[in-house]
Amino acid sequence: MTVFVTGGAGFIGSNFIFYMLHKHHDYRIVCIDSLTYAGNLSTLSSVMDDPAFRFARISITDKEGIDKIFEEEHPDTVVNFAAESHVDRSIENPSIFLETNIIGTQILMDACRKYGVKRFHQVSTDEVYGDLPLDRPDLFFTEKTPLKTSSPYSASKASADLLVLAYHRTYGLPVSVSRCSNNYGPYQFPEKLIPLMVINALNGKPLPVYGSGENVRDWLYVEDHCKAVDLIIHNGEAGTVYNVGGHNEMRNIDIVKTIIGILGKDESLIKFVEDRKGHDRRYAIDPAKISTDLGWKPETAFAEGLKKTVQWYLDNQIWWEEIISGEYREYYDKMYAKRLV
Ligand code: NAD
Ligand code: TDX
Repeated sequence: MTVFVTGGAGFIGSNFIFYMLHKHHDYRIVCIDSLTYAGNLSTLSSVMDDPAFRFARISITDKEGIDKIFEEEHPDTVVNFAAESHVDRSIENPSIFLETNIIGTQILMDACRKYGVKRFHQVSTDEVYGDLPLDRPDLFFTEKTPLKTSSPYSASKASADLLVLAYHRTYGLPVSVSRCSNNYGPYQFPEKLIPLMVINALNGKPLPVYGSGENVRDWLYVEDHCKAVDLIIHNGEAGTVYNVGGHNEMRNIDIVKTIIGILGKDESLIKFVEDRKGHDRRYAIDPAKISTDLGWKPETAFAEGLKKTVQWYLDNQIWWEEIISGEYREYYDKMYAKRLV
């Protein structure tokens, strides 16, 4: 069995590759990644010499390159993690989000049709459902919740989802879609909330909390997401969407305070800054379908997962120092220059 993992040099894709190589000893895993600012080959260094693994630097928007690797490897399954994934960047520059997240998905699916791939799995997000009010804790996103996006990022992911389901209906491509809540864990790029706060706190820098910090996200340890995707590609029904989330809602401000507590730092580092445009208030997933149909349940409790994650950033300083000393520096200065005056 050969599995293509696109975006495997990023946060969730790399964790998925480690999970799959560990779990399925007889599988061949091919990582396709163009290594954008968010892709990091050093993340994959522990598996580079594994004979069951191959890395190919190709963009999912490069039709010839994609056709060539399908021709060479004849994958059984394709799992598409490759995407532009950061909401703030999509607000600054939407074009690349449409290019990668929509057109890239189409190019991959065309190759899947051409080469008779048995399962195309699209890794999507709970953000396609928009947001929920803060004062209605009884409301959750189910697979039937209408799509209603807020940012160019989420609009591009929702567009890709529609295209994936259209390829199933029109061409009979055996697809599946997972819509997961916010992930956290090792190898997350430090532009995202949790690693950004950990690293800033370690460096004694201000912790920029958008707006009042009351926005709520539903957090899932990355390995639990990987397990869900593995279950779906093996046992999930073709043409089906599965929501993935662990009923773990937290306000941003409470996450930041917990991180400060774990690191033994001072809350005076917190700085409330200008809010994100169109900032979604609350995400909350109802995972009933995947738990009933496929027996999935999250295994890592948030308190334990967050401690493990903070420890990982403490133990892997070289990994993130290399990132923040490079191009990301310019991004950080630009995005937070106005916010952190
Ligand atoms: P990430 O930004 O850490 O990694 C994205 C990876 O995709 C990088 O390695 C990058 O180099 C690669 N990539 C980007 N454009 C590419 C292209 N044109 N061709 C090939 N590779 C390309 O993202 P992540 O947080 O790991 O997210 C992975 C997927 O999961 C995304 O599709 C995202 O929408 C989805 N998702 C993320 C979360 C989350 O909390 N991070 C939650 C739900 C869903
Ligand atoms: O500096 C910050 N300060 C802050 O208050 C940053 C970077 C974020 N925030 C807030 C914004 C959000 O309410 O924290 C929350 C989480 O922000 P992000 O880490 O940027 O994640 P989010 O916007 O929720 O999107 C994430 O989850 C869904 C991923 O980046 C997406 O790829 C995924 O689809």
